[in-house]
Amino acid sequence: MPSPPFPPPRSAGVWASDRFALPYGERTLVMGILNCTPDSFSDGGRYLSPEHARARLHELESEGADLIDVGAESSRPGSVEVPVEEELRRLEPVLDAIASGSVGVPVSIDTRKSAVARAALRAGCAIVNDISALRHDPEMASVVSEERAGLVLMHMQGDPSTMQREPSYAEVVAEVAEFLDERVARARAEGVPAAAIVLDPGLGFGKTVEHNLALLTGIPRLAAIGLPVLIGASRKRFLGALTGLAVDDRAEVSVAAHLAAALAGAHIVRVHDVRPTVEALRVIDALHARDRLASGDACLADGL
Ligand code: HH2
Repeated sequence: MPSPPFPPPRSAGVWASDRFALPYGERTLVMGILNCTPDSFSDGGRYLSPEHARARLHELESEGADLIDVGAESSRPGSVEVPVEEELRRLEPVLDAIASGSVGVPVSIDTRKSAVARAALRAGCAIVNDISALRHDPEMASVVSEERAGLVLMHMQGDPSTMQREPSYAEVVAEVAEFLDERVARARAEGVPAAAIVLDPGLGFGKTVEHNLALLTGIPRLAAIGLPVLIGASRKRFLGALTGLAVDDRAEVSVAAHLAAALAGAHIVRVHDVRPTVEALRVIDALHARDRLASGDACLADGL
């Protein structure tokens, strides 16, 4: 009896809008994180000054990030909303650097607010990463559509201030898939093309440890929606719960979680620790490539 393919086949295509084009599927894309916040759970306070923020932007790029996600409002459990003016003030040095053309990879803006998204897109960002999946701000969909931006739609149960109180699902993978399916329909109805959209189950956003693990193993179900899947496990609390490691000691376990995600079919991983993730993913990408090699698409001769 033939054994089922391992790893399960991963879809390939191009995530694109008028602003950017990122081929996905053949290589796992790495999204580097830059938080210009005083209170992010892992890197809060480190990149608040303009010099540190700009240096980090270029460091992430030189470590091999395929794209960079910039945020100025923490969404850690228990966090409260930041006013638009404050979010824009924190972003200013980074947006100036982007506007000056000194960043060589696409940049996404991690925000729930349309005014912040619009300012960031006008400064040259390419993608909106909306953890509310267009639910927080009624203007967000039209900004993404009018500005021809890329879009990350993420699942969250509740909102950051309350989401970890008692997350509960009858069947977490099915419910998250259904939610993302509905959000894609909504985005498309507002004029965002399917090719511009990426889906994210939102690890840690209204999820227990078991929910997060179920979603990692459920990636093939999410990928079956037909759009690329992004996974963000980096240094998150569930990895601390599984290992007992403090937030600053979770780089290796984060790499492990992202390798598992890529093996299961995730196309993009959102990480703080770019270089080790990029290096480790080469092994996973080689496993995915074996199908293509076997069918003669490429040739990788190696004596070892
Ligand atoms: N996680 C965080 C923030 N934004 N966006 C997407 N699409 N997926 C995620 O998993 C995700 C996200 C939380 O991590 P971080 O940005 O490091 O922390 P904070 O929200 O405290 O700034």
